[in-house]
Order: sequence, then C-alpha cells, then structure tokens
Amino acid sequence: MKNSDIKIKKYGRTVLISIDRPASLNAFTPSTVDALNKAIDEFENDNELWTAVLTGVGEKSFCVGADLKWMASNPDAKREDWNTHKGIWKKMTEKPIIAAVNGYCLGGGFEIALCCDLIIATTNAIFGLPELKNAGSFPGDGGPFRLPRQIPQRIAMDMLLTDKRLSSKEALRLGLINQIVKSDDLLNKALEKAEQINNAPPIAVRLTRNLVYSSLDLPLNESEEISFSSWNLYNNAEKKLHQSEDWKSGEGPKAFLEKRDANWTGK
Ligand code: CO8
Repeated sequence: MKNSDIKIKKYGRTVLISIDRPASLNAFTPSTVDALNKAIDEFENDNELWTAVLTGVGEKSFCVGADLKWMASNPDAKREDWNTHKGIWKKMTEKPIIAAVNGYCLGGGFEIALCCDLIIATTNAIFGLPELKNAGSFPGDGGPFRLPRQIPQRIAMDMLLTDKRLSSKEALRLGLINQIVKSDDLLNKALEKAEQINNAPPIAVRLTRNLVYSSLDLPLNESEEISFSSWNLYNNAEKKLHQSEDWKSGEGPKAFLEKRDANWTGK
C-alpha cells in the first residue's frame, strides 16, 4: 500500500515503511511527515505487528531531511507546520524499529535513524547534520540530544557544529550502527533482524526497550538520598510483565524444554 509519500508493506509481524521520494533523495515535506507519522501510529496500534523496518526508496538515499526546495518557497513556515515534533522524532514508539539506511542519511533523516533501536547501513551510507549550514536552522529534530547519547560527545559536537560527516565504516567503529551490508542485501538483513526480535515475547521486548530509554538518565543505585532509581522502573516493568498471558502461561521455559519455537500471543 502507498500512502502519499510513504510506502507500506507487511512481512508477517514486521511492517516495512519506506519514504518514497527518490527524485529528491527522499527529502520530506510536511505532507511526507504527516504520512510517516500516520504510518508509525498505525504500526503502534496494530496488535498483529511487532516490529518495523524504516527505509528510503532507491539505493542513493535513506532520507536527506527537510525538503530545502519546499523550505525556500515557504520561508514563513514554522516548526508547527512541519509536525516533526509530534511524530517519530518526538514520541518514542513502544515497539522496536530498525533503520535500514541506504546511502545519504542527513539532517532530519539522520535524526529519524537516531530514533530507531538498531541501524543497518549500506557500504555507501553517509551520516551528517548539515542543518546549520544548509537550512540556517537547528538540527531541531532531536540531534543535539540524541547524538551525544549515541557516540562520543566531541565527535557529536564536530558533526553538529561543522557538518562533519561519517562514512558507514566510521559509524560502525563508533558504535553508531550495528552492521554494514551490501545494497542488495539491506532489506533482507533488516527483515532477518526484525524476525529475531519477533521470536521473543513482544510485551517483554517492549518493556526491556522502555527500561533502557527511560533509565538512561537515572541513577543505578538505590539509596536513601535517591528517591527514584533505575530499579523503581525495573520493578514497575516486572509487575506489568507478570500480568501478561505470555508470562503466566510459562510459554518461554516450556518451549525451551520441549525444544520448539515459542508461540507468543503478545498479550
Ligand atoms: N531537499 C530537497 N531536494 C533535495 C535535497 C533536500 N534536502 N537534497 C537533495 N535534493 C535534490 C537535489 O536538489 C537534486 O534535485 P534536482 O535533480 O531536481 O536538482 C536531487 O535531490 C539530487 O541531489 P544532488 O544532485 O544534489 O545529488 P548529489 O549526489 O550531488 O548530492 C547530497 C547529494 C550531498 C545529499 C546533496 O544533495 C545535499 O547536500 N543535499 C542537502 C542535504 C541537507 O542539507 N539536508 C538537511 C536539510 S535541513 C533538515 O533536515 C532540517 C530542517 C528543519 C527545518 C525546520 C524548520 C522550522
């Protein structure tokens, strides 16, 4: 199914969401952003879907951020006109998303990849934040907060302030991406990775993921001085997990002992 600038295809428990504006290297306009936000919301609300893979159409570009032609002809547009602060950039999804990065991954496009849990990239991928230079704007879709949490701060500052770009090899060395693959293999590898996640109980996957992101700024230790630590989050997550059918049925240990794949309900 194609929803304006966004293409959607389902593979079992995984949805492939593609930005489909290859003539503009998959730059987004406000209507692309609306369609992307809608696709992400539909993924979140569909109980049959457990993971998403996000990519761009073509071999040259994942997404090069905001459409500079649209910006040039709409100089009065404000952040609200873009809706980027309502969608994937702002609202963390509950379910895992894998970015399959094919080529350029710049500006708001890189900031989409920074919101994803895993990044698999092609050999020709290039990562960068050229907003200051090319758009006269902040890297305003989360780059200044997310990038220094994902690579060393000095390198993040270089990318933010001077538009230093990273090749996929450099990105792999810094731990920004998980894997480099050939262009032809990209979607298969990303779908394979999604399938590995789909093999685990979905509620436990979502709680694990939420624990990671919610605890990044919380202390590890419990003490009298600290009223809320990572362990409080953990205890809340465990209560939720223990209310799930997949936990109560004992499916995980049973499948292990019976040497079979588990049948998760996601409930
Ligand atoms: N917007 C629109 N069209 C674009 C964009 C873009 N961001 N990038 C490339 N294109 C178009 C080109 O204009 C060209 O179209 P045409 O054939 O009609 O001239 C086509 O894509 C191919 O591009 P190139 O010929 O330039 O291809 P090259 O291989 O020579 O170069 C690059 C590829 C290096 C990616 C180069 O195109 C480039 O530098 N693009 C700009 C990338 C960029 O600066 N991105 C950041 C945009 S700003 C942003 O994301 C956040 C802004 C937030 C605004 C919020 C406001 C409140």
